Amino acid sequence: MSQRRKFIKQSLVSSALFLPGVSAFSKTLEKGLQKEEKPLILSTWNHGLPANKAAWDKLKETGSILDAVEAGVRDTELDMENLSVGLQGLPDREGITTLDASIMTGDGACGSVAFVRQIKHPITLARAVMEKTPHVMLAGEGARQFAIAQGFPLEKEELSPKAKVEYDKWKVTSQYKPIINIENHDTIGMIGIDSSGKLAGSCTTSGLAYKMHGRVGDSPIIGAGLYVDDEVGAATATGLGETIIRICGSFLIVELMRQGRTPQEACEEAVKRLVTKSKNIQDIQAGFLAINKYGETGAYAVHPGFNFARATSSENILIDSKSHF
Ligand code: SD4
Repeated sequence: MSQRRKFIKQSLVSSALFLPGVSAFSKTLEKGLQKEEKPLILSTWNHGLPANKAAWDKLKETGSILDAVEAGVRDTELDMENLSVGLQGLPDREGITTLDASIMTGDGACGSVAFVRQIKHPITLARAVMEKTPHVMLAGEGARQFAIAQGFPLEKEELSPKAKVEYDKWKVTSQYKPIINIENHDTIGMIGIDSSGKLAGSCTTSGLAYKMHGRVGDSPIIGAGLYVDDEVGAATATGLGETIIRICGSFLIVELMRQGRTPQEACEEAVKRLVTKSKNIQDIQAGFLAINKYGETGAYAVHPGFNFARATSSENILIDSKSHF
């Protein structure tokens, strides 16, 4: 009997008996694909290696997976080589760098900030929204006012030397043509699980280079750039935010896992959905990472070029993602 048929049959038997706690999701274990690994941290692109290390150190220090995913991406927010995360990221068309970030834990707590200026660590601001306000998301001037009230320093509003050079080059033609990927220094999305099975995730970006002023991508939108549920797993996204938002990418992956897909199958299905719903797919890159509550992982992208860092107690390595094309 094929694994798939066996799985369906077992699911039917389970539901017929109304076994408590046995769901289609828990039956994925019987597909023989699980490689349990906890704690575990995944993050997008090659800057994920140092970010995972920072996260791992924090996990060891405080034992909190939430602290870990915050600390991990804070590392990238300070990386002067990175042109897609933090205040050194490439600006919008007006020459202004605006940041988006979100953070979430598996019990449903979440916070995010969008279209924020002058804040060095938007991920920490997103965490403050989660922990200190009755809201999930603050944007623009209101987010900045909240940051000031919380004692966040406001940074000088000027482009980093590298971003300025790139922006000046771009201004010669001023053509809006997002080039997302390939250079491997994109947005950072990080998801992690601790040894007890608690999950958390974070995502932070300066968004698309030369976007319209006011544009917000998927990264601060809970369910698009990030989604976490301790009952199932976690997912995060990178790439063209518009196309990820359209399919509620990260939420979709978590819900597919809830219905019995492995993290890998769920990522592949989400990319398939995205491919069928997007025009000009040849020009669009997007990639997803997922972990389920057993510590099994998945990754998939539209095009080759997406990679991710995977940290366990024994290693922290960069892996090339498979892709649809
Ligand atoms: C966004 N998803 O703002 C982000 C961008 C990204 O360039 O991943 N990188 O659409």
